[in-house]
Amino acid sequence: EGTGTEFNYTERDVMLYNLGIGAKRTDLRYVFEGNDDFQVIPTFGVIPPFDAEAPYNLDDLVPNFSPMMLLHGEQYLEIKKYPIPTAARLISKGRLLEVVDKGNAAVVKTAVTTTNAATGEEVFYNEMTIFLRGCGGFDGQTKPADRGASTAANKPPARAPDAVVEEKTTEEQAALYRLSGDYNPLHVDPAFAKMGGFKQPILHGLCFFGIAGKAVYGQFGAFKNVKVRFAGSVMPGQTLVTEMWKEGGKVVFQTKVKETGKLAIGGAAAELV
Ligand code: HDC
Repeated sequence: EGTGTEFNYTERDVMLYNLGIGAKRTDLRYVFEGNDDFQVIPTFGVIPPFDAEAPYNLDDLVPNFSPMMLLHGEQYLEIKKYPIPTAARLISKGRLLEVVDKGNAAVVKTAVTTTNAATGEEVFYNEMTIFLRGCGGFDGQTKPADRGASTAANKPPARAPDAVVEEKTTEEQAALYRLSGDYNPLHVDPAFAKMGGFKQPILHGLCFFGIAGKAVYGQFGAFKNVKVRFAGSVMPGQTLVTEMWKEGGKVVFQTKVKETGKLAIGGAAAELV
């Protein structure tokens, strides 16, 4: 473990992030720094650790690694403290949790702890899972470990959802979202996307994670953790429908692409504060 990676942000980064996950000009608390309730949408917690130096080299972990075949598989975020600062200097430190062999693919899970540089307090904890197509078959462990909330299956109950939020993404959603720090060409360059097996650039997993998280936050308020599995890809411009079920202190949710009916986020839940 090294000394960690610094992430400095200001109110401008907060507004850019909020807009990147679909905040509207009328959502003054998200888009206007002069609003009394100005804040960052809590899924922002995935941004500071994003650039944290990986404690490994993917080429050393799995066979045939290619950045074009990398997809975001799952994300787990804990928000350690509210209110989330709207400007701060944070330090993130990552460690490798596990490498799983899915036969055709490899799954690599990394944990990142983010602390406030000024106070030393922990602000966010993330576990990010990447799905590496074509990188399996190395005789590794075949099942991921049980890590409680971060790996829970979160099967939606059979009854109708307690809340449904529909949101159309824009054609520019990925081009805007990437300015918050994920510059992966998969989301903007058609040639790169094609080599990765997609007809056109696809939306960042963490962008539609943010859109779904914004829906949960808007309906049920602050959550202390949230976990999602990226079950299918989303094209910028498509409409996302997030269905939510309140189960005690937990909101189980899933997100579908309206135009295709396919699941984009499954196995998802947020535990309320
Ligand atoms: O589920 C498929 C899919 O396409 N999901 C959507 C992927 C996506 O769009 N992600 C977001 C966009 S990519 C992105 O944002 C990248 C970003 O820029 C950078 C990422 C972060 C960088 C961080 C640096 C550290 C797919 C392709 C993932 C899997 O589909 P299939 O191959 O059909 O798999 P399936 O037959 O359903 O299952 C095989 C085994 O794999 C497990 N699994 C499935 N989906 C998973 C997953 N594991 C983790 N995450 C997922 N999303 C299944 O459980 C199954 O395992 P088992 O056989 O043991 O049951």
